[in-house]
Amino acid sequence: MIKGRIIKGVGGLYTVAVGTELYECSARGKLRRMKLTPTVGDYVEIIVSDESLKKGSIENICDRKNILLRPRVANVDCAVIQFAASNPEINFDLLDRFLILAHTQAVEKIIICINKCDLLSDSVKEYINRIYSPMYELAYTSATGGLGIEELREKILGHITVFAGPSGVGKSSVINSLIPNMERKTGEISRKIKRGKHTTREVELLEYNENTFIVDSPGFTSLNLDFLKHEDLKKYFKEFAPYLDNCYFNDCSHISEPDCGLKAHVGKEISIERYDRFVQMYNELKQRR
Ligand SMILES: Nc1nc2c(ncn2[C@@H]2O[C@H](COP(=O)(O)OP(=O)(O)O)[C@@H](O)[C@H]2O)c(=O)[nH]1
Ligand SMILES: [Mg+2]
Ligand SMILES: [Zn+2]
Repeated sequence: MIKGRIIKGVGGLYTVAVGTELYECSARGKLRRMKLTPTVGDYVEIIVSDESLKKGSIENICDRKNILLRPRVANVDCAVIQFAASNPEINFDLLDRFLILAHTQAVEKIIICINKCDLLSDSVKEYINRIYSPMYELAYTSATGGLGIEELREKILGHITVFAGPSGVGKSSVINSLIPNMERKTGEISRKIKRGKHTTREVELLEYNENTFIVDSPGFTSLNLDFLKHEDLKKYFKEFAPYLDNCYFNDCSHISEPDCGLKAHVGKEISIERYDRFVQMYNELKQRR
């Protein structure tokens, strides 16, 4: 058996990348019986049935680190949360929700990318740097101007990266700049796997090199975090971590209790803006219960 990674799945047929080779594989019946659905991003073991036709079958699916649901991809270890400097304006509540979502999925590396930097004002840049640079890697890019693309590519080398953000911020444009020959590459792949109708819901790992892949995602204009318990929300505000256990009450919600060790740091290590968005989300989640 040889090991590979599923980069595409259409109608029960999977494209498995093994080094630079691609194999068209079906899934063994035993996987179905075990209710294991091969998923894009999965590391799998395959048996090649025909080397010249590049056909094989998936025998085993290796344990997943995580699985995202929209888009459905396994083993994503990097997220680029992308917004535009302008047009559309940055919605910081939505930005924080994307960050929370990435943390709940245990995505190890998170990068905030501000695209359309040809339209970036000093005040927006200062705001983002002040609030987010202590916690997250930032990338300022202009896909149309070719700015910051090299630097962003450096950051995602060796990772499976999902791009998330609202539509119209230039996600597809940035990805196209990151993988210049993508048109050709995806063309080859689609020719190899003679598939039926193309649907935009299809998930595909776009390959930069053997161990660097990108997943585009549809634009989200809102993100529902209702699956979260309000009392768990604080775990996903990264900068809160050092201050969660310094309160008078053991079960302090850090909202309105006296002697709150977290609130003592608001306006210092914790920005007022992030804390306010935390309180608002907390109250919303609590009401939904
Ligand atoms: N001014 C400017 N426009 C850009 C930039 N990148 C993308 N765009 C434009 O933004 C629009 C949306 O781009 P697209 O890649 O489809 O965004 P997506 O919906 O996030 O995938 C297109 O008209 C692009 O030409 C940029 O860096 N600067
Ligand atoms: Mg797009
Ligand atoms: Zn507290």
